[in-house]
Parts: sequence; structure tokens; C-alpha cells
Amino acid sequence: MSAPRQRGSAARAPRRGAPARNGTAAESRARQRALCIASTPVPADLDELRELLRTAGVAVVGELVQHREHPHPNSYLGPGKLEELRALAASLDANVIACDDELSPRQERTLEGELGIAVVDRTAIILDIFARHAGSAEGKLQVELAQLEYNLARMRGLWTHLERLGGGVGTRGPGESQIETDRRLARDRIAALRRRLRDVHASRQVMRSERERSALPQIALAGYTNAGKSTLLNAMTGAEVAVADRLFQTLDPTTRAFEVGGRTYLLSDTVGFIRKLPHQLVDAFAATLEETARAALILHVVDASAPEEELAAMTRAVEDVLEEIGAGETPRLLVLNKADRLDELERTRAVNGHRGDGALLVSAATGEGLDALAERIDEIFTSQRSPVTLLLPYSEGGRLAELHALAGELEREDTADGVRVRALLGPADASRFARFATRA
Ligand SMILES: Nc1nc2c(ncn2[C@@H]2O[C@H](COP(=O)(O)OP(=O)(O)OP(=O)(O)O)[C@@H](O)[C@H]2O)c(=O)[nH]1
Ligand SMILES: [Mg+2]
Repeated sequence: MSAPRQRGSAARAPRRGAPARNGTAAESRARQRALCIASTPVPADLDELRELLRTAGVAVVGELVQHREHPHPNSYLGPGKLEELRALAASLDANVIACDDELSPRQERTLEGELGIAVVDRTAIILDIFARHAGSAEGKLQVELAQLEYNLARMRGLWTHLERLGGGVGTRGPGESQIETDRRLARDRIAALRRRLRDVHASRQVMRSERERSALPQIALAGYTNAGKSTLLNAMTGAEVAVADRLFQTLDPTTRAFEVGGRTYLLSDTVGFIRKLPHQLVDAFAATLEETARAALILHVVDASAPEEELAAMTRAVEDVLEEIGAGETPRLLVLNKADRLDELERTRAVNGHRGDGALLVSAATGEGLDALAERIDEIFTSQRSPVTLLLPYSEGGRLAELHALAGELEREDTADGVRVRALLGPADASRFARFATRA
């Protein structure tokens, strides 16, 4: 390895506070200029990598694809293609190579050694975006954990990273090599991060059990990044989660309530998914993703305006992650969003293509189809409800409000012993209220 390199710095935007002196030309010179590479047996589509780089603030100057069954084990591209890459990088004046796959440490080292310029892989770029977008304390801890785990496998730039944390000079044990020290520091920090995340998680659990006591049905939004999940949450609940046309805008979960037919439901928005989502992130965001895994219903939001093949690949990627986080069996409702971007023919196609799934076509932006969506959700839960008759003593007045939120309209009658109520309740709520059950 040559001089210590700073991990992830290649996917960093032009430094703020250092404005270009000579306008845009100087600014574009100052930017990182990436050349995208991929090795694939099928026709390559590097649009998503370009989008990731755009989100990370990196300019793309070109791409080079090698068609081969498997990437070269040592250098990702074969020797001939590597020569071609060297020439192309020079002619385009690229200063970073961005690879569409996660590189093995060896591939990354070889490429950098051969080309003499920085190489970043898809995982590092995604981690970098997460690091920029992390807002909450928990989000920041989760991202740092994922980055450290990624770095640990590579032992790059760890020194720089840990120096900031005060683990630098003087911590080296006698006779230990630098790399062992780095590893030890990284492991210590990883253990500390995991501990802190466990604490944050514990306090979140307290909040959650509050919510579960209220027993309102929990629904989670899930979907590919940029599908419009946050826009949909805002449109349905009046929340004000930030929305942007960039990848991984949302990292922190938000839960808000909405009402249909007088009944209240909770809707949660969380981090979006992507193809080849770094496993370090799935790991680190386990607590956040638990919101999704615990929901009674998942609204799988897709961007129906994406080309058909891409849409299928994105849908599969989301299903895979849901499976991985233990939500494989949770009931789903497919929501085809961005209907406003479709013409008549495309609308018919979208609906017909998913007729079997009972998918709904909506536009979170214009509000089209959102009433129908809310009603469908209500139907799904109502189909599991059955009528119960309860006698609530007057001392249990608070329960009436709770029943109201759960069941909407109540048939009630004041009697000498309390309020007699007839309501439709799901099985879990019915058993919670079982001690008040009375004959109809
Ligand atoms: N035309 C149109 N654009 C939409 C619609 N819904 C969302 N968008 C746009 O799509 C982009 C992404 O929306 P978000 O709501 O941030 O998407 P998200 O799924 O939360 O994305 P992440 O948080 O990054 O995972 C934004 O530019 C939205 O304005 C829609 O129904 N129609
Ligand atoms: Mg979002």
C-alpha cells in the first residue's frame, strides 16, 4: 500500500467554504471526476451508479463496461480492459474510479496500484451518502458502525478515522504492528458503538411499548429509495418528513397516525432499499428496520413510472431485503406510486400487470387514489374484525376513547352498570377487552 489514504473521501463533494475562485470552470475542476466501471455478463445499466454519485456530489465523466461471466478475482477487470481503463481515465482526466459492485480488498488494492488513482466501490459510495444524510444520533451511530465494519475488512484510512476519536498516538501497545493496533482500535470502537446502539434501542423499545399498549394497527412503508414513501406518509398523515429527488433522503423512522371511517392507524416511514444494499448497513440499521419487521401490514411502494424491467428488479430487491430482515411473511399491499407520470396506456398496463396482487395506483404528489388506498387498508383490517359486546363500568371511561380509535363508530347505550358497547374488533383487541365482554 502507498501513503495512507482517506477512506470514502473519494465520494465527497467539493469542500464547502472553499468557493471556486474563477466561477464554474474552476468549480468543475475542483470536483471529483468519476469514471464508472462494471463487469457483468448481461447488458450493463450504470444509471443507478451515476445517480448514487450525483447524490454523493461527484461528477461522472464516463463509463467502461466489461462483459464477462465473473469479475476478475484480482483486478475486477481483465488485463486488456485494465489497459483500456488506464487510457480512458487519462483522456477524460478522471480522478476517481467508481465500481458498480463491492470490490474485494484485493481487487481494490490491485486497481489502485495499477491505475494510480483512487478507487471507490458501490458500498463505499452508499455508505458515504448515508453518512451525509444521517441526522439523528442513532442514525449517525448506525452509519459509523457500518463504515467501520466495511473499513475493518480493508484496514484503510482507519488511522485517520480513529485519530479524530482520540485513539491515535500513544495507544499502541509494545511490539504491536500498526495494523494490529488499527484493528484493535476498530474493534473496540465497534464494540462501543454496538453498546450505545443497544441503549438507544432500549429507550426506543419503551416508546414502542407505549404505542403497542395503545394497540393501534401498525403499517409500515417499504420500498426502493426514491419511490415516494415519505411523500406518501406526508400526504396520508399530514406529516412533514423531508422529501427530495435524491437517494436515501430518509434514514430515521417516523410514525404518524391517520384515520379512516373513524378508525385510527399508525403509518411508519423508514430507510429505503437499493439493489446490492450493503450488508453492513442492514446489520447496523437492524433496530430501525425492526419497525418494518413488526408491522401488521407493509405497504410496498414502487415508482410505477420506472421502466418495466427496472421496476421488476427494484421490486425484487425490496422483497429480498424484507425477507432478510424477517418480514418475509408480513402481509403486503403493493402501491404503484407516481401515477401522475403515466399516460392512459401505461396506467392500464400497470394495473393489469399487478391485478393478481390487488395493487393500487396512486399519486402521493397529486393525492390521486389515496382515499381508495386508505379504504383498502381499512378493509384489510376490518375483514379480521368481528362484533363484540362489552359492558364498560363508568370507572373505565378512558377505555371508551381507546375503543373509539380502534373501532370507529360505536353503538353505545348507558345502563345502570356502565356503558354497553357494540363494536367491531380484531382478535388481539377482542382478547384485550375480553374481561368486559357481555351478552349481546
Ligand atoms: N411525479 C411524482 N413525483 C413524486 C410522487 N411521489 C414522490 N415523488 C417525488 O419523488 C422523489 C422522491 O420522493 P420521496 O418521498 O423523498 O421518496 P422516498 O421513497 O421517501 O425516498 P428515500 O427516503 O430516499 O428512500 C421526490 O422528488 C418526490 O417529490 C408522485 O406521486 N408523483
Ligand atoms: Mg424518504
